[in-house]
Amino acid sequence: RSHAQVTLARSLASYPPKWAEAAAKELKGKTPDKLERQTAEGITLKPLYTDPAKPDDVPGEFPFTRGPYATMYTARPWTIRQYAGFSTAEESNAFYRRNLAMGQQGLSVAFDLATHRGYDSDHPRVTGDVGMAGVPIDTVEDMKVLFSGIPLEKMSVSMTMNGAVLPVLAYYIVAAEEQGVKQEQLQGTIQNDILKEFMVRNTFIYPPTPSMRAIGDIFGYTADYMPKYNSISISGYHMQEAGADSKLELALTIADGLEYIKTAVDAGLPVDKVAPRLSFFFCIGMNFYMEIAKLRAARYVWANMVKDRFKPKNAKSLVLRTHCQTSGYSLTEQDPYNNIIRTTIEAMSAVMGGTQSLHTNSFDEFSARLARNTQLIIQEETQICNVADPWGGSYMMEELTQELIKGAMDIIKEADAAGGMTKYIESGRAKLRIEEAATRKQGRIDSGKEVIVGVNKYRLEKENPIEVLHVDNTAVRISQTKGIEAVKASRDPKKVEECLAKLTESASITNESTAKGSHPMNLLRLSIEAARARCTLGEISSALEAVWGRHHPRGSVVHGAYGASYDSKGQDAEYEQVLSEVCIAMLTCEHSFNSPLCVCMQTQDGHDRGGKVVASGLADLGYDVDVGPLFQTPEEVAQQAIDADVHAIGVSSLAAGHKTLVPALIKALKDAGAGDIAVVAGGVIPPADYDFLYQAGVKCIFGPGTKVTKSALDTLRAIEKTGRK
Ligand code: 3CP
Repeated sequence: RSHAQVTLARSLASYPPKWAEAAAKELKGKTPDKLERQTAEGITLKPLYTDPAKPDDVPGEFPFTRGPYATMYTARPWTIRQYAGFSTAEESNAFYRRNLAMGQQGLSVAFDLATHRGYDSDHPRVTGDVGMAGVPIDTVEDMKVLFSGIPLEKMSVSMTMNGAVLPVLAYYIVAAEEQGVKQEQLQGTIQNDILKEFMVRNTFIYPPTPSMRAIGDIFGYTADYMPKYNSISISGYHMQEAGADSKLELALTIADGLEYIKTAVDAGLPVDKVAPRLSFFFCIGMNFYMEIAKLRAARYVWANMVKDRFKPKNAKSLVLRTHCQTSGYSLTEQDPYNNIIRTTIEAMSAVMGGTQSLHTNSFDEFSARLARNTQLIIQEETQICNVADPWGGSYMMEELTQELIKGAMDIIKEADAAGGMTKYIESGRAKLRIEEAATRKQGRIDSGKEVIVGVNKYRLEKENPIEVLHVDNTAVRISQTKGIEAVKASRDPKKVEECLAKLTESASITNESTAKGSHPMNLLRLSIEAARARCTLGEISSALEAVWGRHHPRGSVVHGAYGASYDSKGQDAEYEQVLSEVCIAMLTCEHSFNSPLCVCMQTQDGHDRGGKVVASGLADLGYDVDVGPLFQTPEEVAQQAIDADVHAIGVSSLAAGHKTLVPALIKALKDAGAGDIAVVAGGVIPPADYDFLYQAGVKCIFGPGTKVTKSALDTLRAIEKTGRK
């Protein structure tokens, strides 16, 4: 026998044969014993540890509980992929290039809220949103600038885009084409997960049914022409950020994934064409063991359910590959350096759970370096990468994994019974489950049952101010508007009109599937043509909106979940006191029962967890609360508040638009003769901006970590001072 055969045989003998063979394949012929490492103590660290009684319980084999690849990080670590994008395409491009030079391995683009919601930067609805929380992209020219000097045939790029997914993906393809890169060479991921938008993230444009049709067309096109591209990132991340616990996040994400395969199959696409390129995205919070178990359970549930329901022939259709991001929700404004420690612990959890790609959070440029280095240190200093699924076989971890599998299956059954995820979401039940969990969690934190160091325990006497990046939103909008004008002046208007008319025509097709990439009316195919003709993002979105319309959800509050957390002795007193003060005030003729407090979310920001949780808490504390619709302009909010005859408006701001939008709201109220409605603000507002807002007329500001009981009392005092009857 040849030397190679002898070493392979030796390797096969010391590891389960199935695994050793799969590992050798991944290692392109190298034998797995090459992955063994000698430690400083003279101990051999093996790439895999197994139970001899369970030779099939190995990574890279069905049901993939122990990992999607046989060798896992022992052969290739996860991708360090930091999510970023801000102000302009030029500045974001420079930032990406700096980070790639410093060890980042993949890109992940954050778009601004105007782009997410399908508006050009010069649209009057998005005055406060342009360049905030991400980069604005109005035309393919912006996309070309974003990736200038970055070779798209080599770089894997993830784009967090769901609402305006058609123009954004089309611009990416055309930007690459004009860089000389063919679409079949493109690698990366588009988020494209609209179902979770309706439950939590809210950056949708169209109603669920046409949105799902667009996804089918993207699946078909990418399967035909972009074999290395992941056509979706099915995301639980935002569910946990919105308050879901790990079991709920796991279950609803898998149920979404099953719904996407069903959509593809119903649209005539073979399961094995689509499923291998589906990818996932989970949030990793502070519940260390549970989060590891969640990733293990997710792979098991996915593999089994896809196998049972869709009977694929290609084993790759069963594999769940995932990106993870450490939790933003777990981070605190108070004592913020603690966030670096939290992020490190969460990153360890993601890695031990076997993620394929990871983002670690940070709060400024300096800590962005620390966040990236957190991952590099885990990869290169700790020896953590040298063993695949190190928790496999732990009594505790295996039991937690089984518990999560069982719990998630129960929730998936509930969604099935409702007729699948689209129907479950349309019924409002999925969103409500998450909102209930979020409100319960807030109650547990406010009542001290759940400890957050530096917030509800060990709080600092005095916080040091932190510098935050300030984006000159007006300057960005002016420069984007000039860009749009230049593109419009140089293009062929007839061609533009034709492309847009085709999109509108395709949007109205209901009697046949256009999902196949070769179908002349495939929506991504038509969007690519529109991108080449220099149609703007707003124009492409409007061409579809003309038929599909815009989706307008209605807000509601959860009753009882917040109050239920206040049952422990000693904490009841505070809750009862606030409740009775609010109720007495409501009962006096000065503040009648019919005068609600309006909680509203302005701008195109869809992160409504905070606003909803506070609204639900206030409702339990005796307030009559009216939750306004999302995405309102300041003038619309003022009008709704006046129509509902409110005493106070609570504005939630997370996307840094507060300096533009809150003063505009106060002005609109004054102009309409309702200057005595108290405006209070909450969300993420840097303390350095507090004075600016107080001077603009804001009565109270409730930063992160404020107990709802405190917001309730302070708002009551503010209402009393206005003297509004
Ligand atoms: C990997 N490979 C291996 C091994 N590991 N080969 C041999 N042995 C191994 N051990 C191969 C793979 O087969 C693959 O090649 C290649 O290496 C890359 O590996 P990968 O696992 O596919 O990793 P990556 O390219 O990084 O892709 C990871 C996934 C992708 C699949 C998860 O979808 C992804 O990058 N997602 C990121 C999503 C994201 O960044 N989202 C940001 C959301 P082949 O491809 O040839 O098989 S930010 C949202 C923030 C909140 C908000 O919404 O506002």
